Amino acid sequence: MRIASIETVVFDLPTIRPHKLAMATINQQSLVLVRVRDEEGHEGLGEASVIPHYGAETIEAIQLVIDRYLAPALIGRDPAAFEALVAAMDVTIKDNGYAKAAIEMACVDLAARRLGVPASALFGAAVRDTLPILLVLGGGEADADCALADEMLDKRLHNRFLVKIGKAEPDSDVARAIAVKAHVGDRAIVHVDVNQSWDESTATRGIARLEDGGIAVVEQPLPRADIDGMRRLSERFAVPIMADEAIETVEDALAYARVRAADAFSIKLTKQGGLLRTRKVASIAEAAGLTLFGGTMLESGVGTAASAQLFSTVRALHWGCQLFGPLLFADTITVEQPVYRDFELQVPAGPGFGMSIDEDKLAFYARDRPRTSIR
Ligand code: MUC
Ligand code: MG
Repeated sequence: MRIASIETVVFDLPTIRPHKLAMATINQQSLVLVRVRDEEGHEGLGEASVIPHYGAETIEAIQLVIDRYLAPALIGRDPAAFEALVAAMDVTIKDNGYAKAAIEMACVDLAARRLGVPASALFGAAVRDTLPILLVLGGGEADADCALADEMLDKRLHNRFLVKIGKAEPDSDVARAIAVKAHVGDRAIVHVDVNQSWDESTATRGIARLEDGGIAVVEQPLPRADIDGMRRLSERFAVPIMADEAIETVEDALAYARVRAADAFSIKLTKQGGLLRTRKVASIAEAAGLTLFGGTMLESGVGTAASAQLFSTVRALHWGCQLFGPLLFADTITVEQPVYRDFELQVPAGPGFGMSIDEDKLAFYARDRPRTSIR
């Protein structure tokens, strides 16, 4: 079977509340949907989502790279030959992991659907049916974050939270995170994510207080290039230091694992450049004795289901996942919705990722007409 067409469409989903990160406040999220079809008309779905200023990617550039370069290189190839597809994309254009991931995702969905199995079956099969689900508190204000945490605990949706810090003055940011932890007490664990905003001396002072305040994990305190600083912080503190922006490629993961510049990695399908590469990064972490967190770029239903399928195969997923994108959006483009219950995300049963498109909703949120590459 061969790939007959690859279609891209950019869409923008509004959020139910402003989501404040160190680098941006998100009121709507931009995503690109990729639809790969084979010669018999079977379809697979992939998705890339971009958090502004998190990395170098933009949604427009991802769509252009797919339409202009990657799609023409893949049409006519076997959609189930994943490693060969990745190799063909790598010789066509360097890097551009989000674009490659979105296409590979759609090919995985297509291949698994044709076999009638969940996508996890192509990656060693699931070791769990549900994933502990963390909520990122992006209110930027302790009272609002505490109120939201209470609501989520009452609804049995989340008992893990992550406070986004790094934008305000470090002392007040640290105090806000500690206030949230003091408020939830033993009812929940609380991470922080600094999104690269501190230098080493600020981090050394801040992490000492966060550790005393009962914070469970400190994510990406230093700029991504500062591997030596991350190593010193990991050696110095008992609280686990997690690398996120720092580990994009499999080679980044190896460099970090080799000198133990982090205790944990946040893995994300697009950041890592696809499911195969995410699996490789996870294997490096597992071999090095590091723990893993199933990260998000705020995907909608398709990317969330794809991520859940892959994360369900990872044994060292000690920190659960943060696949809460669909809960932040005011609407959806999928017919099926991810199910959140009893503090866990249910891994969709498939086939493939188990998601299909609500065409009316997609047309409503699409920025433009779909662009289709055919043979
Ligand atoms: C990050 O740094 O982990 C994921 C969820 C969220 O709110 O921000 C991100 C990016
Ligand atoms: Mg992060």
